[in-house]
Amino acid sequence: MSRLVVVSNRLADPRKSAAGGLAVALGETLKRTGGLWFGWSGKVVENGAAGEGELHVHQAGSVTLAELDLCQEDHDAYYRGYANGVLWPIFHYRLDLAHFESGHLSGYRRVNQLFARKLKALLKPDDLIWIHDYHLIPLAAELRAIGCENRIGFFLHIPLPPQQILAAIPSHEWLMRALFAYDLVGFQTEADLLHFAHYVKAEATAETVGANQFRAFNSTVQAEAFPIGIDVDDFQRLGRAREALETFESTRKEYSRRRLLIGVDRLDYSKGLPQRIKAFRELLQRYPENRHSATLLQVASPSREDVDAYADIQHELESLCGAINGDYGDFDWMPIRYIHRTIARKRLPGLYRACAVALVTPLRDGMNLVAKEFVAAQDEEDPGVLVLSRFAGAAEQLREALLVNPYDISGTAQTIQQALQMSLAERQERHVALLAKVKEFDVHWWCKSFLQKLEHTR
Ligand code: ADQ
Repeated sequence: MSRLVVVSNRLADPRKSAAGGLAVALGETLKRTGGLWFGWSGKVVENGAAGEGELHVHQAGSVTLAELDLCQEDHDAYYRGYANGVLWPIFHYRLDLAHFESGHLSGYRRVNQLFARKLKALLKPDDLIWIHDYHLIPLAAELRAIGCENRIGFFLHIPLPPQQILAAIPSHEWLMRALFAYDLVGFQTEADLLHFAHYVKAEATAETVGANQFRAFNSTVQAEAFPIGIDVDDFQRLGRAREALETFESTRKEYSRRRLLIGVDRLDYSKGLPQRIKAFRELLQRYPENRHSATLLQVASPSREDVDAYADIQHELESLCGAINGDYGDFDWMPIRYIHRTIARKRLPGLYRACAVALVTPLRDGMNLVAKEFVAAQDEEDPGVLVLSRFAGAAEQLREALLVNPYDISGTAQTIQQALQMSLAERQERHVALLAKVKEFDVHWWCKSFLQKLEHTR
């Protein structure tokens, strides 16, 4: 196989397993091919010039890491302004939260041009390039513009909304046209793929020239769904290690008289946290047998705190949780434990295993790996129940979860009650089916199938 070049907004040292499943999966292929991982260093230079940035290249074993600094102006426009102020909300169907400023679009384009220029200097003719996510949609087009002829693939980690929503982006034609500079474009789900097909046919009069192969703007692009997975073996190994076992024991001991429900998320408006908390309140109200028993552990890791919409959701959550604990709590029972923190990865499997129910109820999510981690962490003899939003990409695969519409507070409360009351036999039956899928479509399957397709596309 040719050398693999991965490009993403942020990168991780693949030697560190704390970096997570994606870094481990990409890391394997990167190591095997003596590959290169290119991205933003995370450093913002106060007085740097727009469209410029220092590149730091260093070795991590056989893998080369190339990290680019950005100046304040570029970072504000590209990362905060366009990627997270326009693309993130709109791709999650939240037109109401998007802020359009033309300076942000030009900053986004400028940084993609900068990435292209710096990366081009490091490329070899037969490198296979894999670009990740919404920050870098136009990168292949910018690379092509300066003469790069390598095979280039793109994977979108977040959902692709329907045509009518995409078309609300002032520069949508330019953005979507940029996808035709790739050889292969990967989405999380079949639904996203359908949205793409519909958009390019309706807005760009694209022709279908093969299975999921579209021709427009004098280019042909192959599109496909590659649902991302987790590193099941690694996560289960983590579950057998000391930290996870200790977390399991201490959680079980502390809550020995309770039924635990768990939510683990980045604090983001796409994750449906207020709706989830309200559904839990309705559960306590409508099914009083859960009072003094059901306890929700909600862990929300801080994220993009400098963006207004994120500060708003944090306040809303704190006040909702406070009100429920005030209304329903007692001296010996707190209905909700809300923790605004990132939990160490080593402890996660133990925490998941100690819980009877997981609430994974985003309003919209590309995939949602927490759902898959929860399944992988369960005791097969006595598994917990997954309550999953039908609007998470994972719902396309995990049909044996209890699927809910997170906007329907009362329906969700009813489903949580069903989860809490499910018989052992039904829990086992659902878990066997879920685990089989999580194992079959793990992160290694994802990585391998994308790269194999990319190698054979063109
Ligand atoms: P995210 O929106 O970050 O990722 P998700 O897939 O749910 O979403 O989580 C990624 C990882 O973060 C998981 O491994 C999870 O354990 C961890 N995590 C989340 N909250 C945590 C917390 N409070 N403490 C510790 N760990 C936490 C984007 C898309 C998703 C898509 C992924 C991968 O938004 O839809 O599934 O990329 O493609």
